[in-house]
Amino acid sequence: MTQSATDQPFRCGHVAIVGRPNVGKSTLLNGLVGQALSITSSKAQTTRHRILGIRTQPEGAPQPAQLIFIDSPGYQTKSHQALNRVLNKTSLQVAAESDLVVMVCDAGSGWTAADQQLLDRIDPKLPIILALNKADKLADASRMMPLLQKLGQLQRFDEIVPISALKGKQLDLLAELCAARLPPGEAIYGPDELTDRSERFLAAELIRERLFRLLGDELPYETTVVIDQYSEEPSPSHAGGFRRIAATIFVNRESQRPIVLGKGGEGIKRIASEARQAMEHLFDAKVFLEVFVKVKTGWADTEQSLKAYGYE
Ligand SMILES: Nc1nc2c(ncn2[C@@H]2O[C@H](COP(=O)(O)OP(=O)(O)OP(=O)(O)O)[C@@H](O)[C@H]2O)c(=O)[nH]1
Ligand SMILES: [Mg+2]
Repeated sequence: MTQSATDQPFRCGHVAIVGRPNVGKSTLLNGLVGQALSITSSKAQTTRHRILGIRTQPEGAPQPAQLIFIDSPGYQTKSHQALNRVLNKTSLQVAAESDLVVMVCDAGSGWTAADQQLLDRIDPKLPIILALNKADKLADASRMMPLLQKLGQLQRFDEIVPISALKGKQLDLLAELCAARLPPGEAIYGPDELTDRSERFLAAELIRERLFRLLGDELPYETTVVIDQYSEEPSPSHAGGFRRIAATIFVNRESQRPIVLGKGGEGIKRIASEARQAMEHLFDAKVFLEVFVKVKTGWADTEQSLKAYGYE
């Protein structure tokens, strides 16, 4: 086993990031990895897939380690539709397959019944670090004291850390606390690898992110994205090459199509243009993107149909 200068053995393991919808899990994954791998928005249940993000702390670091974080869909207790059932299942599976759980909750809303329900469904043998996120929103940090006390009394958490995923506060500390709890072992991924997800998958996600950010309150939940064509070519102007991508946004009803297209096609133009820019940034490549909108009634109605659209 490789030893570091500080004589700490190299550690490696899987860290699940779980929590209620919208508490900042994906923002946290991105902050820990240093790249916007997992899409985020102010709407609940933006994340629909497990997203792996790798943070490698090399030999010579205080705790050399490879932390394999897995972002998960928000665990919710309100809706029982097929898609929500699938998302909850993914969330619990991610926790079950990990060495350690980071449970994220919102410092502003405190500990809720829904947080407790999720906690009750995590294997009692798994260590859990509670990340009390959005600490930046509290005008006065002392307001967190009663909450910290209450969480301590639950006697379930190995650590409780106030953080701000958005502002990058205390994320290094959180990573250190996680690394210390991982089993000794060699790295699974290369030192520069950030995710196991393909660019093709990430491209679909970046389009979905625009839908969550640009469309109204209800419509994003009625949409999904499929990549129809994806190819890579060398580019004389870009070291990272050129990607040609064609994608389809599926909506649930005919009446939703003109809303996504927007007046004179302005809506879809903006979605495609912003998604393309995000792809060029993430892939470090030139991207040509075409996006179509089609109607597929009932795509989210059954678990079987969801599978066909890439949901586990
Ligand atoms: N003020 C503040 N806002 C945050 C922080 N972390 C996340 N947010 C915001 O909270 C919203 C939800 O963030 P996400 O990272 O998408 O939350 P999530 O838990 O992944 O949500 P789901 O995937 O829907 O379950 C976004 O608008 C974020 O910008 C934080 O530390 N402080
Ligand atoms: Mg998310």
